[in-house]
Amino acid sequence: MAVQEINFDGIVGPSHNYAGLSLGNLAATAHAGDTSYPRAAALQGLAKMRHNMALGLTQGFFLPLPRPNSGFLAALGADGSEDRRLLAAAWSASSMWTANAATVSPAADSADGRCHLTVANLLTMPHRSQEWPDTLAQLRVAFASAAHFAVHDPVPPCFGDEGAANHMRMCARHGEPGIEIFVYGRSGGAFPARQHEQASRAVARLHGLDPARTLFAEQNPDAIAAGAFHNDVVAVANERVLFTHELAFADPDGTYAAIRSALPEAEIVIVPAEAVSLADAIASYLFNAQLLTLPAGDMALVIPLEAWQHPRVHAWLDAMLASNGPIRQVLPVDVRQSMANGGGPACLRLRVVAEPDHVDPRFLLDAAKAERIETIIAAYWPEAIAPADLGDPDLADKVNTARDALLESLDLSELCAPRCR
Ligand code: SUG
Repeated sequence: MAVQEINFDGIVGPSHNYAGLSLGNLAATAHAGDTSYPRAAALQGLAKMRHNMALGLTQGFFLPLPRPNSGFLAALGADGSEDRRLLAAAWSASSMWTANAATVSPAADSADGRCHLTVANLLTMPHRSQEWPDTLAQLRVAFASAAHFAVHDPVPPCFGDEGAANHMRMCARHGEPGIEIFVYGRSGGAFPARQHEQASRAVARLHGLDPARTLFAEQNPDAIAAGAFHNDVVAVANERVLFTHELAFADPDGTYAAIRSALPEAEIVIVPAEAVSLADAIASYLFNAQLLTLPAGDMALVIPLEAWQHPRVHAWLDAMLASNGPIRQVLPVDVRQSMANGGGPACLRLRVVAEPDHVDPRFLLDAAKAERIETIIAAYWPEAIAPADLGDPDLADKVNTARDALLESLDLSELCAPRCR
């Protein structure tokens, strides 16, 4: 099988809830305290995976992590009774946003000809900082073939790293050498800048990237201040195309010039603020889209329904489709449960350019497996979680049982939490 882009979506975990833990993520803070619907959330995520598979694309998935994470609370000398935010952190299903799982550099870009993955330390947000050890365990199973993959420990905790959400790759075709663009934040006003420049530079070095084909660009502090806590909320790239808001980068002209000089065939589709303001872009998640190359070679943009239903964004998309641009189709999907926590279609997936045969097949989706996963979700995922439910031992049991059932049905019980081994 040839090298191709494989999207690994995070299966939404059974403890999915709205705790408002992410300062600077406007959707998550606006929905703090709402009742969540984990079963519906996981089924929405699965429907998106099936949607993309039906386009003829290879689809993978990652498992939810063990929650509630009692080890996280124990390490803080807490049991959650005195601090609801710490309790909610231990219950967070945030690993569903696998764009933050790791940064990936395909074999064609690296010095040793292997695909490199560095798990993200996610240290800026406490609830996300607990993800990497279990994510790393999973990456080491999925990408175990040392002849084809190098899976790295996280960058040390002196520098925050948010993984692929702050990284873009452009190339002529997925399997060919490309340029890698690392986007870091320096300042976001009242909101944290999550990606540190030194973390980006460390990942580029660890992956053995060619400095001539590696760019570092600063996020526009105004974009972070407006709610673009990750660069993938205001820009997305695929093969030769960069689709970006005009206010995404601190130095847009310098960034575009560097891209064009490193990749002459680059096409940059810029959405002007006068058509779609930064606020509209962030509210609708227009850019948190999957820009995909379809088997026939055309590009499609998989956007959240919220973007399609936004009048000014819709008008801009109509105009784009009517023009002769490189993006030929716009495909809306319903991931509302994830969206309410600030996670759109692009947050829910990690892109890995590799030969599917080199990946552990247990992490690749097909129609029969999708049905198995659907049955488990329908049978075991809680229907609703209200904020006051967090901490309930019966619910904890239900959440653990749900995950264990999923792992067992996928023959991945080796990734069970200690209690089910
Ligand atoms: O890190 N939300 C996630 C959303 C991540 C989106 N990912 C990308 N843009 N790639 C975050 O802010 C909210 C959880 C809560 O508040 O309960 C949360 O973690």
